[in-house]
Amino acid sequence: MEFSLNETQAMVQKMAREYATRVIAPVASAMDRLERFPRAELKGLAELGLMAVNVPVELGGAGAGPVAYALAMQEVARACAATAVTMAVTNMVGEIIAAFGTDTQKKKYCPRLASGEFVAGSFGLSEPEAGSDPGGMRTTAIEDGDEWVINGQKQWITSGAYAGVIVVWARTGDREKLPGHRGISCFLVEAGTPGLKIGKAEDKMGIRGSNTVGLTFDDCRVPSSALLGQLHGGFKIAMTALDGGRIGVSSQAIGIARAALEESVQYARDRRQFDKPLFEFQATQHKLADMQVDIDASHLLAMRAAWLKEHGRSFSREASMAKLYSTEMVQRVCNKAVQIHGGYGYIREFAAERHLRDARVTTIYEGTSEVQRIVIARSLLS
Ligand code: COS
Repeated sequence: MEFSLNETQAMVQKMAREYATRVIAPVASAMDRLERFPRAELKGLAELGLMAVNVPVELGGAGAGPVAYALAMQEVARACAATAVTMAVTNMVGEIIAAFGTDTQKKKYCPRLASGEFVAGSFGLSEPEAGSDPGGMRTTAIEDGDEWVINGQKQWITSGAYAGVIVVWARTGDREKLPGHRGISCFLVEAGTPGLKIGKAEDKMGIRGSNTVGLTFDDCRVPSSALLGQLHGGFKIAMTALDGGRIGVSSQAIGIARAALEESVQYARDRRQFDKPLFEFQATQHKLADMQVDIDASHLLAMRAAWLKEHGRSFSREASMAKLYSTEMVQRVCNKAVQIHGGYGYIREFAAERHLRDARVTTIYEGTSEVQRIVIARSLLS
């Protein structure tokens, strides 16, 4: 069993840490307060190859693999969870197109996502009435000559207002004949396509630098060539992409938790009560030790899932396990971090409260904890 990183993985991790620490971390708090989208920071990440870590080199990506991607996500999330989620979804979109696109689609979109020419990509699956159950979606795409006409609504779309291209799922089959997950197809919709309306940005609890909008499709016409993958084969594309996305969110949670732990250790050293540093109290030490173990357990789960993906093995259950454990873990860790900081954990002067707010969404997006348990439990029966 090999626990060390290869040269590429170590290099990506180092590069991501250096950039995230030097450029992103210093502005993370202001980004949160001002709800500023990290446009410049994303450009910097693209220049380092981090917006398409697992996209093949011939398509403009870094071709560094899922383990390197997970490590890079951890580093960026340690600096700023909002930047990390934007990076994650763009990576996901590049990977979907690289995996399922035609040659023309790959050549058209992957290099632009990787280079930062498109500041972001978006994943348009969820709807107001279809979150955990995407098979219940109502958005339709009807064929009309050599075009598809899309009508419907999407919700919780990360980077929707900034994306150059949005992967959109819509029902292409008759609801009666092809119910649920059957009869769903996937389309690539470019920004500015007539009939695509971007809703107002959601006012979120955390990851406030990221952009989250609803999308309305009102007779939005895209060419036949916008179909991604097989007709009616969209649900499997979504599930495959989400498996990978769950490693990304797990890594995001680990990055946030690391920041919370490191800042707690520093605070426990600096803060004195009863004539000694907090660190010398066993109650503090126990909290810090539990945080460290929890983070490491999550990291091992995430690395295993990424390793399986890298080696072309089945990793759906392991990705769900990593996502479930890490995102529940980050709640515990961030809560402890606030507790260690005492009153200072409750004000904006310290980052502990931001980490707690940023962490909260991770048990919800890319499949709730409840959905992960469904995936894990079903795998026990198969
Ligand atoms: N990879 C590839 N295919 C998969 C898959 C996976 N991980 N999981 C399921 N499928 C396939 C199944 O094999 C099945 O195909 P067949 O009809 O050919 O047998 C099909 O997809 C439907 O699978 P299933 O019956 O399990 O689908 P369900 O509707 O019961 O949904 C869950 C299963 C709940 C796991 C799924 O809907 C899900 O992940 N929901 C959460 C969605 C989500 O994460 N949304 C957040 C979006 S980002 S904010």
